[in-house]
Amino acid sequence: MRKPGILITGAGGEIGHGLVARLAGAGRPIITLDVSALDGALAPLVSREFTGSITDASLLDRMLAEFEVDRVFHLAALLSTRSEFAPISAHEVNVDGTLRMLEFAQRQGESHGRPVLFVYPSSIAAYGLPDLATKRRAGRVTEDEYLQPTTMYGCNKLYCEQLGRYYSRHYKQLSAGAAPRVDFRSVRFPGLISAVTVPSGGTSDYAPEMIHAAARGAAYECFVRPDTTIPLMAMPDAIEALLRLAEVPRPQLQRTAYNLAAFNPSAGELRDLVVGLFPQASVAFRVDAKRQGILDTWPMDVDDSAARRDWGFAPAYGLQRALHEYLIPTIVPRGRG
Ligand code: AKB
Repeated sequence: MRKPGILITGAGGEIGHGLVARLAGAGRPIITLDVSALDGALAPLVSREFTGSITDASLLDRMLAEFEVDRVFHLAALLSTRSEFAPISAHEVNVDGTLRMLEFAQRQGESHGRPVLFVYPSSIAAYGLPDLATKRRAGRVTEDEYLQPTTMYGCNKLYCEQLGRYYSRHYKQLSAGAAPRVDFRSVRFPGLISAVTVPSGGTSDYAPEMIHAAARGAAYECFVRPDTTIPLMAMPDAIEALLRLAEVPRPQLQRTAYNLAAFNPSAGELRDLVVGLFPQASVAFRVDAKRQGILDTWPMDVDDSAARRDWGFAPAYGLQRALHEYLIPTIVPRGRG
């Protein structure tokens, strides 16, 4: 008899931390797959931890033989900045790895006869606005506009949304007896800000880095211009969105990938807020022209009305609440050790 479970890939990452903590104790065994061992706080929360790569076919075969999985949260990815330094590795992890996980889900579904829910975080990196004037003019971008990403990571995310749609609807459409067994659902996350982890390898990292540095009383050099504006979101809302999307009856979902929005201060506004809260903090702007160039192609804001309409998405945290009720009360005591 195989053991039942929910699989979380990339469980040791920023979203994984929040998701494992949130799902632990909810009654369903959690299985994780990450290239690194889980940290001491997370490991006791999961039933079984696999350390390895999502591209390792024999590891996935072992997992298939041992576990009956009916839900996959596929979080493992190389983020946008890191991916630009290693585009081939990025493609291997972000695309080949996702393809293997979709195939894993399909085979799981075939083995137990039920569709396997596959929840996938895509990103605002899927967008690519051609220049700053267009970005400012475009305002809240809908899911079908400006889909010309300029980063490897953005290309990977956009393509994997399509792969997910293929596995959900058209898998082996010419083979007799083959049927899709994957129920793929995806959100395009804004830049995420967690109180418990600091991201690495992303291009939206300036926002969480600035907040964490200020709360620790450390000086921060922000790598973007003060006018830089992209959508941002507090981690609890991101976790809530993944869980809510997973619960929606399939017929309600009219899209494969949904925008999510919460708040979108400019980097300068964020600096003024954190320096107001932590007067000992100092934030200087020292622009990295290349990373800035990537951020200038991401939208200032996104239109999330489809997610609100189809599955009742509604973020609990605006910027003020995120700072005062989530980020500062969590970061400050941790910083004091
Ligand atoms: C990144 O900056 O790469 C990510 C993202 C916006 O998907 N945080």
